Amino acid sequence: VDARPDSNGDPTLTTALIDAVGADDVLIDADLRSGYETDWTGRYGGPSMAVIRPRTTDALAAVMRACNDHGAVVIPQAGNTGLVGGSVPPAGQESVQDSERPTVIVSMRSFDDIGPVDRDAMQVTVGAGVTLARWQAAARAAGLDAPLDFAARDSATIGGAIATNAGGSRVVRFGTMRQQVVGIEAVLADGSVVGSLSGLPKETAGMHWPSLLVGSEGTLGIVTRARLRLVPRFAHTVTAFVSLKSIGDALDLLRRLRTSGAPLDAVEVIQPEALDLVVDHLGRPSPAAPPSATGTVVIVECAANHDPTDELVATLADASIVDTAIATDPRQREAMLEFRDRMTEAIAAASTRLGTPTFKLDVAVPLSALDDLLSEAEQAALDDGCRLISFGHLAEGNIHLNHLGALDPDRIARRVLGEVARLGGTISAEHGIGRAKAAHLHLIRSADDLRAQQAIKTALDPNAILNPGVVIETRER
Ligand code: FAD
Ligand code: LAC
Ligand code: ZN
Repeated sequence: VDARPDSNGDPTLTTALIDAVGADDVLIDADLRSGYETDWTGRYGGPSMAVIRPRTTDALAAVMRACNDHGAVVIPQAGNTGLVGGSVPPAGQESVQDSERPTVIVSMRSFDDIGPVDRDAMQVTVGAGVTLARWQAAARAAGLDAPLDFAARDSATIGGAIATNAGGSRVVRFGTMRQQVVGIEAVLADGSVVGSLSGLPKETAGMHWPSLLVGSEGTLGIVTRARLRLVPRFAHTVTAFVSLKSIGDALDLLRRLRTSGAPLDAVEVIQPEALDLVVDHLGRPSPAAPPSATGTVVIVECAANHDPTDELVATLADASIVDTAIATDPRQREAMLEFRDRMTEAIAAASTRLGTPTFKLDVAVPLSALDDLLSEAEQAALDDGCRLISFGHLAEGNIHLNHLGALDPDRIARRVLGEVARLGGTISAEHGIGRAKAAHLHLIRSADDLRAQQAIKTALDPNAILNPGVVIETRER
């Protein structure tokens, strides 16, 4: 990462940015910028001219006008926990044209206000920089809950979750972030402010900004605030850690759980190699007998206002299972969930030991194709000579494939993503396309589709200032 203070410098732009947000919130010093210029995985990152920290929508609009006038590239960033390189500038050589333009990172962390919880509507309006954990805490203080949860909850923000259409463990019950956004406010590339925070459950009045902006990964506008759905806070949650003989048995269990009507809150999957890694990382034995090399682990959560333990146990009793551990006490549950929650942390620690960032792919396939996908990924890892750590969200057929110490990541990506497309799956289930997979988007989107997406992008951002090269590859201008 090139962190020279003068890289891409532009004095008139700097003055305009200082006018917009004040000198304290224009970080030019290399030491102050550096934490924003590399992503969570350490795989992606590049130099910026400055990090800008707007605190109000008006200030952000002024920043966007200044950048648009100067043709400066804007990288929206918040928690910087994204895993596909969309929250940081590209590395210098990857984007010669863009490195000729000044690049600023716009940090949205200061948009951290939380409005009052509307219990009747079961909604709350929050700033884009509010973390998932603070959204959850605000909901819980009002006797409700947030419908989304995942391990990066203390850093990942609402704006980031909207931009990536984040998922996590509760999608089986409540859907992805797309289903939670009932209103949005955003600033476009030219400084226009669009959207509505009224949160009306029914409205058909022209373009629906949440539909357009959720999943747009900072390429169409910067989200400032959102009106979000809340869900009931359940009195009882039970967690089961289930060891099984095969993916086939795991899918049979999933089918039984779904048809039983049990109040499912999560159905997660951990492959044996991944379980070994996290067991070593935590320094604690697996809660249930570990599966064989061809087996798998499924973690099931049920939550309700009555105790759902008996329902869950009855369903498990009918399934073909090697071993099960059940936790109902919050402390025991938390300890059990750590085997799933701390997987990405365990992988990061292993990457540090190896001295090379892990190559991550987040994919989903129809459940009937899960076995084929896992076999292909395993074969690709074998051929490369690297270690495959796979886990994910079983109910959505969403697997995170982590290639530890991969020698030829591009080859693995071409092979695995090609197979995913052939199996009728998606090359990104919840992390986004980012810079990591822009070159592969054509596998699942037709040329017509990509042209139409580019046309929408150009209409809203004619100077291509917002995250160029993210989602859609940067072309010659
Ligand atoms: P950033 O990383 O800052 O940005 C992500 C993308 O959003 C970038 O393209 C950025 O330009 C854009 N962006 C950020 N803020 C805005 C804004 N206000 N307006 C417009 N664009 C914006 N993801 C899941 O979906 N499910 C998981 O289970 C999950 N688990 C994770 C566990 C760990 C340990 C880690 C490190 C990550 C995990 N992630 C998961 C990925 C990540 O946390 C999510 O993608 C999250 O939504 C990113 O939020 P963020 O605030 O960190 O965004
Ligand atoms: C998870 C992240 C990596 O599911 O998406 O843990
Ligand atoms: Zn995930």
